[in-house]
Amino acid sequence: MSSATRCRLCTREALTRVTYARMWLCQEHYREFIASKVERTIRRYELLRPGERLLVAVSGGKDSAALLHVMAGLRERLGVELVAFHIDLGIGDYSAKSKEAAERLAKGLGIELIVFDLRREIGLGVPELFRRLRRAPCSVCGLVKRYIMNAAAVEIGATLATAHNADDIATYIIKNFLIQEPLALHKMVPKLEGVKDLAAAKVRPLYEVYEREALLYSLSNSLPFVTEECPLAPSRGLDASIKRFLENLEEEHPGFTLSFLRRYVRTAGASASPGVKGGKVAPCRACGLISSEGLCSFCRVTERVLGAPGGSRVRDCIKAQLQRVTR
Ligand code: Q46
Ligand code: ZN
Ligand code: ZN
Repeated sequence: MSSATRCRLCTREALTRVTYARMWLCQEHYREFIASKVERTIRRYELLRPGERLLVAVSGGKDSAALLHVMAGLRERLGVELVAFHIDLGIGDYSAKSKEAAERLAKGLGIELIVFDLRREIGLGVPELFRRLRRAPCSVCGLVKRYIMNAAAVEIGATLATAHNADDIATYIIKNFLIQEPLALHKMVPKLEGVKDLAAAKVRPLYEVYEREALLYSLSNSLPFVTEECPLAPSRGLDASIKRFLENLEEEHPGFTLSFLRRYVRTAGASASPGVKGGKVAPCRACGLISSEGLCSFCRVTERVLGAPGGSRVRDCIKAQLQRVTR
């Protein structure tokens, strides 16, 4: 007789123990557990409405693989249309593998994937951009990604879904509290409202899914994703220290991160307006997307390295690529 631990909900062998829910689950019930957690988040915080188009940002990593897979299973129930979107950041082998994983994932799920190739479209990848700007790689990369994803979602009138998991979000909240960035601190809610023609609404369906849960979900469903770290990721950042701190807390107090996030939402609300620094929102005078005044940050940094604001060029290229989706 086998001594394997059994699933709490059926007789199959358990895949994992969900510590904070005090139950062992088999692969199939684990998949259902994660999917129903995501669906509950979407319904509880009113992230999506039937008939909406959802642009899912797919990086090639485990979190966005899990997100796209879960959303593919929920799309009919929720009545949403899915389009996947990947940005090739031009970070050598890492980007090549990420793109390949994103393509295999979308193909396997039968979801249309749009790929934006940064180097092909503006002549520079993230490595050249951050060197020329003399800024930290992730700050430049984050700015570029946010701009391009927003531009794509605005173009097709979609809500943008990103795969930030519970650990990422709790880490940003704690970090922004520690460095006293009150504006950013209030934006780590499940939904950011859109502003017509300037900014797409943004949702975080994995708000209550732990990083390790997304990893196990992707592994147990054999989803393609890159396992190596981005070579430009900082080895000793504040984020990493906060994540370690949260992991320790979680070990001694299972479920701590989730109750922390729920308390945060009770105080901050389930959604926030997108506002840029200073609170004022106006169209960028070069590209027409969200800005506080004058040029948006993307047009400002690309003007420094390319000699002219790059937003309109990016928007034209996205428009050409997305024509087949909007038809
Ligand atoms: S891809 Fe870009 Fe990340 Fe690499 S440069 Fe930093 S932000 S670490 S998710
Ligand atoms: Zn089971
Ligand atoms: Zn602009």
